[in-house]
Order: sequence, then structure tokens, then C-alpha cells
Amino acid sequence: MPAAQSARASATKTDDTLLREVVEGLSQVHKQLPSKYFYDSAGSRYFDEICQLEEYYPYRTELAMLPGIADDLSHLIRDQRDVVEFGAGSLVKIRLLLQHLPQIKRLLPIDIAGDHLREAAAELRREFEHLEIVPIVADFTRQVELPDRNKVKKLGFFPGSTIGNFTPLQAVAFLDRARRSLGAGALLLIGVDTKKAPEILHRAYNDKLGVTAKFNRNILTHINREAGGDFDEDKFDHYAFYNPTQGRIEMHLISREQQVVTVEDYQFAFSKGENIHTENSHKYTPEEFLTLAAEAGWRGVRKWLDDEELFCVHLLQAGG
Ligand code: AVJ
Repeated sequence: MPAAQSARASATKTDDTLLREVVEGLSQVHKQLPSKYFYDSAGSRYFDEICQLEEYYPYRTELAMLPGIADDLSHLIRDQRDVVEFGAGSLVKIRLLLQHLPQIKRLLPIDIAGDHLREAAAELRREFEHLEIVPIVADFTRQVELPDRNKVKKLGFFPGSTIGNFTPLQAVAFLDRARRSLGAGALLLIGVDTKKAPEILHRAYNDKLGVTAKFNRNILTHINREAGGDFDEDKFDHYAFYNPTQGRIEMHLISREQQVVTVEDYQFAFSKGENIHTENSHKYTPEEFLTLAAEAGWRGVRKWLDDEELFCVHLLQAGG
């Protein structure tokens, strides 16, 4: 059965990467895990739940801005474009662009959570019958080869401030890679969370219902399943705070007790109160972000800020 075999072969390959990165992260003096491993199917659903929370302003703020942005784009972008979405998730936001931009004939959504992406793509296909959708299951923190680049000019779409998960240095590297893989004449529409009062930031990552805490702890369950770990989620507390020096929210999991955790053949000792750093979410003023983008060869064409300046969407053009 070639189909089943190739599926298994590729699953094993991903697991190897996951195991290697998990072991590497947990072997550091300051333990850490890559935040992309939040997103198994359960994690993608938890994130969708976060987006419905009153405290989590980035999602709803950007979503409310998108119809107006799409309308502006329909005047700014005259030629046909393929859209490449990085970290496509449930494909909700792209609908708002598609509704206003008939010059988009093809969508290439990239996401690490394969099953979740394929389901979302199937649903989108039913709504936009004339749109060609090519789901790409990949980790966009690495180089992603796009099929048939350079034929139709690309519009990159990177909403939600996911760029904030990278450190500024990693963000420049990502933006540089994205510019090269999107090809000549590319545009990039990118959502960036702004710097603001720390209470607002704090609330967004410490919601009353504890959904963010579940989302954070789920990384351990994902690792148990994919890398043969024996983490007990209940032995870790969710901890998130704003670090104004670094301009970022940091999420951690804090060990409630002294314990030893096994992942495959590896053992990791935790003292009581020891942390695993699971996520950074960097916040940038619009000016700071444009400086960063310029370092990666992108120049700002336009930016949109909501009235409360909670969130900024930038349109960038490749080439300094
Ligand atoms: C999807 C990376 C944009 O950083 O705000 C939400 C993920 N983490 N709550 C963010 C997240 C905790 C989110 N991004």
C-alpha cells in the first residue's frame, strides 16, 4: 500500500524533527520549547477559542479592519495575484480578502497542522468554487519551496501578529526568506501587534476562562503523543507576563513540584518552580516594525491602524 506507506514515512520524518527539537530545547540551561508545537489539531482549536475571548483583542481588531483593507487593496493591486498565507490556521481571515479581490485566482495556505489545514481548505473550496487552493503542510519557520514560483506575482499574507513569535533577529531572517521565496514584485500584507499599556497585554494572555492556560499546557500533551513523552499537564502552571525591555509577552510553564519527565530515551529533571519558556509574542510600534522589514529588503507601501492603535496591518513591497 504505497499511499499508507508514504503517509507513514512522512509522519515519521516530522516526528524525528519534533523529537530532536524538543530534546534540544529541554536540554538548555533555561528550558524552552518551540511555540510552533502548540499547533496540533487540539491546539489549533484552543487557539480558535482564544480568538473568541473578550480579552484577546488582536484577533477581533485585525478581523474588523480587514474588509476596509481589502477594499483599499482592490484599488492598490491591479494585476492577478496568487496569495501565499503563512500559518493559515482555520482560513477565516483570508475569506475577507477573497470577497473583495477577484484578481486572486489561487491560494497557497501553509500550516504545520496538516489535518486541520486540509479540513479548513475543503470547507473554503465549497464557498469559493472558482478558487484554486493548494494546501501546503509545512513548517514556515524553515525554507518552504513554493510550486511554480515566478509565474504569477505573489501576495504574501501573514495575519494575526504571528511574526511576533520570532525574535527580531529571527523575524528579519523570516522576512528575508519570505521575500526570496515569494519572488520578484511580491507584496506582503502582515499584521503586527502594537506596543501598548501592559495591563491590556497582560489580560490578553491571562484570560479569566483559562483558555490560554489550556493552550499553553497542550504543548506537553502534543509532545507526549508525537515524541513519546510522559508529561503530566497538571504538574505545570501557565505563566505569562509582559517584558517591557524586550517588548514581548513571554509564556512559560512552571513546574509545580520536583519531578523527572521522560521523552523517548531522554530524562529531564525539573526542580519545583523551574520554567519552560514556550512562547514569545513581540510587540512593535509601526515605525519599529518598518525598520525591521527594511533590514529584510521590504519597504512599506501603506499601513492601517485601528482607532485605538491596538493593531497595525502593513502592506510591504519587495525591494528596498
Ligand atoms: C498566533 C502567535 C499570534 O502570540 O498572540 C495567543 C498565539 N499565544 N495566546 C499570539 C497566542 C497565546 C498568538 N499568535
